[in-house]
Amino acid sequence: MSETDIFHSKFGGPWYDSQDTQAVAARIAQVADRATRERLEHFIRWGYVVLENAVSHYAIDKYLARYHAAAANPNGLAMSVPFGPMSQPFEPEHTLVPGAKVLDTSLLFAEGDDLSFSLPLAMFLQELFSGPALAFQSLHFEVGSTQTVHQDTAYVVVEDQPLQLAASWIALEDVQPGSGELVYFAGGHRLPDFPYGGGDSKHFNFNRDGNDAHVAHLNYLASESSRQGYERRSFLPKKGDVLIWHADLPHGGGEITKPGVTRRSLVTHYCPAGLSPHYVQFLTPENQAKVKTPSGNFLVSMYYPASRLGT
Ligand SMILES: O=C(O)CCC(=O)C(=O)O
Repeated sequence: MSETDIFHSKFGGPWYDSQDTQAVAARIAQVADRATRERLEHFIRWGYVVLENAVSHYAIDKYLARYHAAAANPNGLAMSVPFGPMSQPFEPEHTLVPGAKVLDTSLLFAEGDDLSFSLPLAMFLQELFSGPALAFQSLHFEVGSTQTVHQDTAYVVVEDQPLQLAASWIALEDVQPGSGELVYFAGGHRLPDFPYGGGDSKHFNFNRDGNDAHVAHLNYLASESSRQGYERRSFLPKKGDVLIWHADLPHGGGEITKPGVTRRSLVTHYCPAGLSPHYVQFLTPENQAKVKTPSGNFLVSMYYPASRLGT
């Protein structure tokens, strides 16, 4: 692929977003493992792929034991809740509010590496990014988020290369119908861009763009996905199953029709290790450092210094 590639998005993209289907097919053909080739084809066609049983129950249980120990003694653990600031101190009862996210636990705990970088997941990311990945912004959910269907590129900004982004959604338990399952429009990653900032930006900035533009974006995703025939699907995984979504896949949290049912899950965002989330430049030097993990990939956190990551 070259500088002259035509991408689906006017903001460019990784190799798999090129419209040169022959070059993309040739790149996939270089992958030795057949299952990975098929997964790449699915990801490119539909904007997501499911890796069944990609994280062991043993690894999940170890991570959850660490999570519960930290919940009992939070030591600076950060979370966000829909009614509060982007980050606030961990409060156990807040974790049961739909939309509550405990922040960067999979980066903070050494046990997180076997989840966010489980072998099948890390192998797939390696192909997407043609090298090691940087994990950032992980979100631990105890219950469904009920978050409106959105595209991560509006909020999760990779510096200069907004499409060089993917995320994983790991089921930490068997997901029950009615618990607010993850929902998405299959194939919707190919919707035309909804640019902000007068057309120059892939991401939303409240001060620059205002709330109306944001609401218009969310409405666009729902209406245009159904107008173009992109099916709304929901994810009903077993513990250990993983869904990886494309930067632009419209996705969100479904309705909770069975209140009180947990929906334990972990989201991790990734970009190639050579790139960085936009916010990194505003962190202290200690927080900016990328920490290498045993899997050979990297971590960076907005909330915790490098010395605490992976410990
Ligand atoms: O897990 C969910 O309910 C939705 C998560 C989500 O949309 C996100 O993390 O971007």
